[in-house]
Amino acid sequence: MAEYKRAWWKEAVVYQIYPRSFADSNGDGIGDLNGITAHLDYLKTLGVDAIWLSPIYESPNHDNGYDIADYYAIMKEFGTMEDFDRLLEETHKRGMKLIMDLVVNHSSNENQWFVESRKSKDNPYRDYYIWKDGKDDGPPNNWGSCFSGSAWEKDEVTGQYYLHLFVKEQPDLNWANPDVRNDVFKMMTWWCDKGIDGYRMDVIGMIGKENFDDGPVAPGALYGDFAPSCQHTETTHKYLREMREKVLSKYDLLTVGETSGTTDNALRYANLDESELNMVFGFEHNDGVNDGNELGKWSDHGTPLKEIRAILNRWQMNLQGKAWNTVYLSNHDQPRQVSRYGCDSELFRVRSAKMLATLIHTLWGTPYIYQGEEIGMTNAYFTRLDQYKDVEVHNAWKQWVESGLVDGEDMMRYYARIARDNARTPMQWNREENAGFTTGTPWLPVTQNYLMINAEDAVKDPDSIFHYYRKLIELRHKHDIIVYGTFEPLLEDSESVWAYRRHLGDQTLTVALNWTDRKTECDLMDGLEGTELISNYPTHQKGILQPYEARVILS
Ligand code: TEU
Ligand code: CA
Repeated sequence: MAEYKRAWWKEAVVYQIYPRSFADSNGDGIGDLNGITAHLDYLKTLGVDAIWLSPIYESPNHDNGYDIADYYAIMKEFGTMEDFDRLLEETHKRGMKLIMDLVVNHSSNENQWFVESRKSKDNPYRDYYIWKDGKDDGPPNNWGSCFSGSAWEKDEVTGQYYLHLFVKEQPDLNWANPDVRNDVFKMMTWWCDKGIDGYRMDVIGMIGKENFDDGPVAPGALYGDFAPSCQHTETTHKYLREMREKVLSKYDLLTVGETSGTTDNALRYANLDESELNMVFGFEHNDGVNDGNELGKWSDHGTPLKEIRAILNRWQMNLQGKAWNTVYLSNHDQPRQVSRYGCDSELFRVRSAKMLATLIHTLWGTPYIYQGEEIGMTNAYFTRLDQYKDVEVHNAWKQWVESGLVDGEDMMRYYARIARDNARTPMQWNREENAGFTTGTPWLPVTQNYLMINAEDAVKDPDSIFHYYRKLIELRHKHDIIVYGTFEPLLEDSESVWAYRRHLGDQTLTVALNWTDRKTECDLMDGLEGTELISNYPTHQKGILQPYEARVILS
């Protein structure tokens, strides 16, 4: 049986805030730090242990803060450093931790380092970024950017190209340069000394570029894949061990890498020996469910239980006893989980949201809740292109629709299912105008179901999704088996039920989830002796799981 050393970050439930959309305190339509501070008691009531803030640093916002112009300053739209210090203090006062986003694979093109770097080939900051000569009148190699187009941009000042694996306003930092690493480590130390409690590390599996060879071109794809040269390289592991030694090991931090990759990759990043990071976010369950054509995620047409269950069960089995795990379905890059994996119709929204919550909190690993998930917020279902603000959407439109490769109506349908803005609409606080998010004009439209779905009503209703989350979090705090128990998959061939057991000492936790909107035969829970810790139905039927029914029994 696996034995785990206790750690606060193993026992914690983390709540992700997307600051731009959480709460606006000054009426400019943009969420801000004071808005977050004003809602800390709400998070305390929910019971979460830690808050992860998506980037709040100074940024021109080409990618909503994932393009950082000044790592030591707060984005003006979000407030001041005094506001941040107060937020940190108030968070700590309530016994919660604060996790920062660390975006250091790339910076903004407005970062002082890049401003200098562009100036000339012999500028002292030239090697802070990755500059190359073009090849045959084109870019240095065939790599495509994650957000469409070539990953290289020609800069007229010196005639050389710089690398940007994301948009061209996000030039990749050159980690091979020890000065870059030292400057990043210095900055990380500065925030740790302020008292922050951890880092979520953006695309950290891409920092070690091993070579600049052309990448393989998938059938129908327009560009080559940079992954073989840039993803999960030995060089990346070397940099992370250096980061561990010079910064992370000196503090008691939660560190979570956004790495994508396989369980083999995760075993190295998140090994229990803690030589690199505490844990990583896998992408397979969210990414692996498209049909693999050249449109990638834009062609996602549904998420069969069998596929996502096989992937997440595999992560449980392959990592347990060897590495620490994370569990999440949603974040700011994914559509809303109730719309994607559950059912957001009036009939089943609450039940299916609770079923998904049960999964996240009873699998093995640190659970991550994304803002609004705890009240069952749904996709935005925008119908017009101009309602979207995300650069990924507009770039993909140019690459696929304007070029005539994909039909515009099809693309709008994909966006309605998958686009990131689905999860970025303003938090729905109450029944007031703009769902109480702002007194001004929200930067992204509020989803028009806020009269039905909002935090104020949810907190008042003891049967709400919110209180179901609160109870799940409480159960995790109370029962070690939910945090540290080993995982055993059950009914792996079932077409409708996701079931598993957890074991610790002489205790067993049995979980059964009906992933469908139909009654399904299942006698797993019949006659089980023990205590029902939680369920989304007040009564049960013998031999049956009701639509989206979730049951958890401790024996
Ligand atoms: O996302 C990393 C990433 O790989 C994305 O391409 C992700 O797959 C995509 O957003 C899905 O549509 C991180 C951040 O979470 C994301 O918000 C940033 O845009 C990106 O890095 C660049 O910093
Ligand atoms: Ca504001």
